[in-house]
Formats: sequence, structure tokens, C-alpha cells
Amino acid sequence: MRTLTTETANKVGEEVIVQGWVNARRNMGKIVFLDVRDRKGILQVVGVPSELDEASNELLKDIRPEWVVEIRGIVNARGAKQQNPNMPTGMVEVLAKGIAVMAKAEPLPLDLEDEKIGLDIHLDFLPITLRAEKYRAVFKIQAEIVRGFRDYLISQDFTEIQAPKIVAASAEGGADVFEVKYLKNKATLAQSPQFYKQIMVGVFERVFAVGNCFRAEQHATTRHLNEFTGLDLEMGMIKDHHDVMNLEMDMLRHILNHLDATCASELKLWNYTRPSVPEKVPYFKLREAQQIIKDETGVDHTNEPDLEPSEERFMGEYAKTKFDSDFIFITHYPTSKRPMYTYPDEENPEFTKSFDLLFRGIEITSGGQRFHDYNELVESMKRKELNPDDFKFYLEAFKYGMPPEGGLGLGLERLTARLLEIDNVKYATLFPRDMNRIDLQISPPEYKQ
Ligand code: AMO
Repeated sequence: MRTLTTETANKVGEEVIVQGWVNARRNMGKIVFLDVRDRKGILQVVGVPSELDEASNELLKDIRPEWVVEIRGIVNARGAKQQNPNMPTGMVEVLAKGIAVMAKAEPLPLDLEDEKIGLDIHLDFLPITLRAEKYRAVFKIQAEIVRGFRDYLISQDFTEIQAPKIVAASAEGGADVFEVKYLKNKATLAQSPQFYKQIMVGVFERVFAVGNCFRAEQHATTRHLNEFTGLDLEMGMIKDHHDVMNLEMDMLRHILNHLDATCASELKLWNYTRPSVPEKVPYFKLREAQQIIKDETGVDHTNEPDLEPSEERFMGEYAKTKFDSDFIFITHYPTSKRPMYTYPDEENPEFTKSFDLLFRGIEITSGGQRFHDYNELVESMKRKELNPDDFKFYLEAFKYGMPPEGGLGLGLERLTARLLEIDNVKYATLFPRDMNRIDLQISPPEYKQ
């Protein structure tokens, strides 16, 4: 029966069979050390020629990184000098008695542990660079973020929904939609599940979705992807956008606890510092933030409709120094700049009851209260020069009884990148799509129709 690498730690003296990939090979004279990696961890295997039969010795000569092997051997305690208390298997090693090869691997085109290979090479070889401990850890952590998101919302009576990705109308406005040929018609890829999660508030009151969002972004930055994973939620019976903001912070606190409990060794590989989340996360209206920026830096952007990336960074630092918070909400973006579904502030309808959440200086979430009254929503569409007939299906939900409601969309890759303080979101995106790349770098002529 197979023993997983981490299970060897308490099997000293026993014979085991271990299966996995060769993470590294080290020759010490005639003795060969193999680090064998499986889904649980990495284990040191020692190959001593006199302990192995002839066939195993022949195989041992050839085995190289990423070969998949089956090792039969005896678990031994490591000598005092060889112990590594940082690894779950660091106190033991397996003395090989028999070796079989399950799959060979071509010589690797690069060194998986080399941190200097650069983004493009890293991405070109993702099927193998993802196997390096550090990058594997990113996506283990990402999987647990999603689990934490789900678990928390389910505990709060949210129902998970699957929103379609082929849609007829743009939810977020703007030009960044991908058109697709849809049989004899045209359709677009969903920028977000916005319409469907709102419709489903009429059904379940509280819903969430984890799904792909598509944006035809024409610029190459360290924050933008053409396909990202949205963690979306929507809830009815709210008083205002603060209900959504408070829920978001409770949800994020839950995720941080969940990561501590499930990903300690992965987080350590990235020298993770747990973000500080004060009981009251600071929030400022956009105009207040711009005034702070003006007072502190002299730059007057108090009439601009949004914060520039450098201003988001500034507000991130401000939150950290003044409030010991890695998070800060900016609220009340101008009505002219927010999508048509955004609820205006009754006291000053030029601004909305919307928010962005900045995490370590980068926007990771947008959200807010939405129009729930049918007539008001139709009027808002008209003010934005949209034709309500194009949104007839969505509008049905509001015609037939919708409570005050709101929600948010959180970018999974941006959240992962900020948590681990990774500068470029693409390192925190499993298979990033950007202007120049769908898996491999796109060479334009091939993609011309
Ligand atoms: P928004 O367009 O701000 O809002 O998107 C919500 C969050 O999704 C992430 N995000 C992106 N991540 C990587 N690359 C991109 N091109 C990209 N675009 C967005 C960000 C962002 O904060 N429907 C609303 C949300 C809502 O109000 O519920 C929406 O889509 O982290």
C-alpha cells in the first residue's frame, strides 16, 4: 500500500512504498539523494548501491528531476546534522530497497527553483513552473481562499449560484467587452455575474458566485487580466452599502483565519505577514480621500472621478500609518462614473452609495447598494443613454418586487497577489490571459481571421 510522504514521519523502522515526482537529485559520491514530491510534501530518499538490486541501480543512474518513481524502502531517523525541523518530513529519510519508474521526463528546459527566470519564461512553461514549491503554494492558498469565501457565506445563509458566461448585454458598461459569434447572432462574454446575482436576490435573498469574468482590457499592467475570477455576492434587505462593507470585512477575517489553519507552510514560503484588520476598517468618501491627498502631497485631484493607482497606493499607506489597517474603503464615487445599477446618495445624488476596497494600496473589490425600484432603475438607464429594452429580461426582477439590496465583486487574483505581496497579478493567476498571451505568447498573424 502507498504511504504519502508526510506519513513517513511517524513510521520510523517500517518498510513503505512511496510514489511521487523527483523534485531534486543530488549525487554524493556513489550515494544518490532523491527528493520525492507527492501531493502532501517532499521526502528525502537515499539510494545506496549496495542496498539495491541490479535493475534498481541501473534506473537510479538515469533518474532525473520530474521523473515519476515508486520507491520501496525503510524509513530511518536522520542523523542529527541532517535534520531539518522546517519540513514535516525533515526528521526522517527513506533508504531505498527497490526502485521502479512510473514515467520518465525530458530534461527540464529550466531550473524550477531559479527565481530569476522572468515572467514570460515563467508563463511559457507554466505546466512545469507551477510544480515549483513556491508557485504551487500560491494556488493552494488561492484554493483555500475560495473555500473560506464559500464556507463563510454558506454560514451566513447565502446560496451559491452558477451565472452564465454568454450574455446579451453589458453589465458594467464601457468598451471592454469581448464579442463572440453566437450561432447566427452576436453575443458577449460576461464582464461579471452582476445581472444574474441581482435577479437571484429575488429568489434566494442572499447569493454568491465564483466564476470567470471577461474584460477586453487593451492595456498591459501589473493589475489587469483579460479573464479573472470574480468572487461575487449579493444580498437583499440591506439598510445601505455599509451592510455590505461590514459583511465583506467579516468574510475576509474568516478567510485569513482559514488560511492560518490550512496553509501555514505555504504562507511561510512567501514570508507572509498576516494583514492587519482593525475592528473598524477606515472608510472615506472619494472627495475626502482626494482632500487628504491634496493636503499631504499638494496634488490637487479633488475634481477627478477616480483615484489614480499612485493615489490608491498613497491611501493604502495612509490607512496603515494612521489606522494600522491594511484595508481601506473609498466610498461615494461619482454617479457619472459608476454603472447604471448603482444607487445614488439621497443627500447628494451626484455621488453613489458605492465603494471600492483597497488592500495594501490596490483595489480588490467594487460594490455598493443598487437600485431596487423598477422605475428608478429605468430612469438611471436612460440617464446613461442606455435603452431599457436591451435590459428587459434583467428588469423583470425589479418589476415584480425587489427589496433594497447590494453586493460586491472581489477579484480573486488581486486578493491572492496582495496577500502574498506579489507585485504582478499574473504570478497569482493560474493561466493568465493578457494582451499578448493565451497560454503561450500570441503571435498576431495566427490570430488574424
Ligand atoms: P469591477 O469591474 O470593479 O466591479 O470588478 C470587481 C473586482 O474585480 C477585479 N477586476 C479585475 N481583476 C483583474 N483584471 C481585471 N481586468 C479586473 N477587472 C476587475 C478587481 C475589482 O475590484 N459588478 C461589479 C462588482 C459589484 O458591484 O458587485 C464589478 O464587476 O478586484
